[in-house]
Amino acid sequence: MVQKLNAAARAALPDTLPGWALVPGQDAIRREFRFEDFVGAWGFMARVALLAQAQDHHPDWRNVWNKVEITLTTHDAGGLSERDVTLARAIDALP
Ligand code: H2B
Repeated sequence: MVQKLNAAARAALPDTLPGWALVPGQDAIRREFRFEDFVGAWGFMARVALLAQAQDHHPDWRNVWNKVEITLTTHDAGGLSERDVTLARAIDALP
């Protein structure tokens, strides 16, 4: 069973994941990414999909033309866990 993030890890989120914000009313984090066009957005989504599959941890996401909105939460934990932080950091590190 995956553990939810503890209080210290939650308090550190703005530092560990600048750019990601807590989702109101949900134990989740969210970030919006913008690209030049749809192809840019779709290429990014393909790279995220490979990361997600490698980590066996998958985003809830939405794409509108050049925008990709990614929400991360851990269904198995019923809220945020270290798996979300790990995936978010890997997404941020994509070229
Ligand atoms: N993705 C996310 N975001 N949360 C999970 O709890 C989760 C997942 N669990 N991807 C994994 C897959 C689990 O369902 C499988 C069985 O490993």
